[in-house]
Amino acid sequence: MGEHETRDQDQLAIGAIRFLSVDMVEKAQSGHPGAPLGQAPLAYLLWTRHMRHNPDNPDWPNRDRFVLSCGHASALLYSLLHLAGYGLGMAELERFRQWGSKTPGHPEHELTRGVETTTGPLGQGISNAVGMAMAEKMGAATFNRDGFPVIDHTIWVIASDGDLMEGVSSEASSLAGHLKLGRLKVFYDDNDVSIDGPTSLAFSEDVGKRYEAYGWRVLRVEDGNDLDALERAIEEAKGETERPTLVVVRTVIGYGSPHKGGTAEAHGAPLGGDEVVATKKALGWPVEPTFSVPDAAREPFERARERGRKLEREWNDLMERYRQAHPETAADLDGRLSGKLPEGWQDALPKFQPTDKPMATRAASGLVINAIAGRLPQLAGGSADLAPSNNTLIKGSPDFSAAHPEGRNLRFGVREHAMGSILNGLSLSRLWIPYGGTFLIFSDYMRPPIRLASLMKLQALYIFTHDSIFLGEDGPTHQPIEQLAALRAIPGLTVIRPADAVETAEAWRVALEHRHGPTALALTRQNLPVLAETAERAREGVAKGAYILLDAEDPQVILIATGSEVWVTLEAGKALQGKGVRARVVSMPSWELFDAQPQEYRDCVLPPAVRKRLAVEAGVPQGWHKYVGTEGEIHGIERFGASAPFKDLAREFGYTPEKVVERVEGMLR
Ligand SMILES: Cc1ncc(C[n+]2csc(CCOP(=O)(O)OP(=O)(O)O)c2C)c(N)n1
Repeated sequence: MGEHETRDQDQLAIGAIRFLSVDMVEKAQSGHPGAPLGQAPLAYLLWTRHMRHNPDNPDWPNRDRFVLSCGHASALLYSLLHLAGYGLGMAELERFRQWGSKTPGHPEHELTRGVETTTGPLGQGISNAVGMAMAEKMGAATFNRDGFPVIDHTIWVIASDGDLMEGVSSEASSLAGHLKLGRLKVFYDDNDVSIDGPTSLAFSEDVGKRYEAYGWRVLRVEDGNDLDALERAIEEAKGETERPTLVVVRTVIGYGSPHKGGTAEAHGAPLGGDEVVATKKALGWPVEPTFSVPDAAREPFERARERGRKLEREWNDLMERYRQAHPETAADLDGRLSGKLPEGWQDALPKFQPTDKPMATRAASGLVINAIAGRLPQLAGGSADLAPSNNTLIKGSPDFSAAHPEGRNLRFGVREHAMGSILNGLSLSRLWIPYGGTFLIFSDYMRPPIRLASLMKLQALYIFTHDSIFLGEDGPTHQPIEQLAALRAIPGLTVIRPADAVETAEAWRVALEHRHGPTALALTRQNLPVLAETAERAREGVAKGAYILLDAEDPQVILIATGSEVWVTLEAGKALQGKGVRARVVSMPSWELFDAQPQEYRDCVLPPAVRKRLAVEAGVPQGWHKYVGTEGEIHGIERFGASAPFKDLAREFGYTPEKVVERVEGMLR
């Protein structure tokens, strides 16, 4: 094909991307036409000439990743998926944003083939991409051998003004520069417009210089319609292996729209019938029929698809030879990708005993991590600068760094929000089971990615220590009050607050076996006794969310507790029994696990006939009513905490066996 023909075909394909997107938004009467119109040329080049992907198999492990961080531009992604051959039919494009379609308002990973991550909350996609690039680098260091580059792919991102205004992208990009994630290529859609109007209203720094200061390679393309300039920048970005690359691409939002182009009006509303006609005419596109793609526009995508098939075939051959040459590492890689955990890993879980010294559950968690790390090479994680407090370090493994990409200890710095988003990127790779630690109070700082992990059903583990007022002297700014309730409010997140070391080991077992969803562990700072009762019963009990620790025949009252309040409540239960009260004590480490049990089991632990119930937890009572019922009470905390030694806090807030006994006696009176 001659140069002219190629150029004509390029323009046809770019037009197809643009006007499929415009038609989608127009038909739905909802969505964002502006960004797709501006970004189409760049996206076209990436998808047809540079990305190593095989639309026939979106799960090919070594594919390049494409992240549309500005998820509001979803119509662009759906046009690309349609044209590239990911099986997203025209009928789905016509049902953009409708009930039950594969083309929801913002791209959803679980729903649509080829969508690498769920985006929409600005800043998340680019931060997930940092996690993906870490996963790649760690994976390459772990698995590649001479002549066997089995993990060898690139993370391509389009990010918008909004993405780069959000703090989380700054956190993640700073870390990406520090870690020298050379496989990360971000294209910044620099169109000077967001919802309120020109970005100059609130955004005037030189973004390129900022990224240079982070340690990124920064390139510029002055005209986002100049395919030659875009090509040169992409090639240069590909050649940069040391540093992450930011390409600042100047584009026009709503490009081609005579009256709305370049303005915020093109951002988030349909162009409107007349303006669609005017835009199509301005760019030489037929006004009718809508949702039409000239055959010639499909050809570049077809060629890319052919290439993608070949690339995957070559990789499959490489893997075959790799399995022969390096059977052990290959088995590890295959195992991880299959989603199965190594046989017998659970044998490594420590067996804590009631004779053990009292131990904080955070300490028990640290022992668990180190006991199982050897058997679970995919386990990798760290903390947002609280590793000694969160007990997250894997002893003997290096810190992951540019110099030690094989390290499994991740140093996130004081960046909780980015840590959450990076965990999602790591988890999406399927190469790693990532964990991240901080104080429970700062789960608030990483709530958006926790929510997205739940939405995407990703296995990410959160190690939230210092889980109550009993962290003590640091006082109310650090003492979680409403955080357990807030986490339990996220659909699909499993929250586990173990009562002692034994329950902690079981919590880890549950968290690791729960492959399709995130788990948060709430762990204590202070020491807790290892209970004889948990040693006998936690093995089955924790997985069921709640179980009986102490029983009485025909109980007249049920005491339910979690975490550090369990031993207190157990003591109270024993004292009550000593006074002739038929008290049952239930340890309830996880609401979500308990709610998933059959009614029969739930009724067995909490018999409907026993209506006197007391829940004991050092946090807001919110939500406990569903377990204690209308005749029950909740021994919670409805104010902020206080700075004091934990024993004084226990006395003042009434978390002693004596106070619990008093309260129950009051209920029974
Ligand atoms: C965290 C978050 N806050 C707010 C929004 C709502 N929102 C959607 S797009 C947008 C601004 C878009 O501006 P820009 O990123 O420049 O995109 P463009 O106008 O170029 O399409 C906002 C505030 C969001 N999606 N995510």
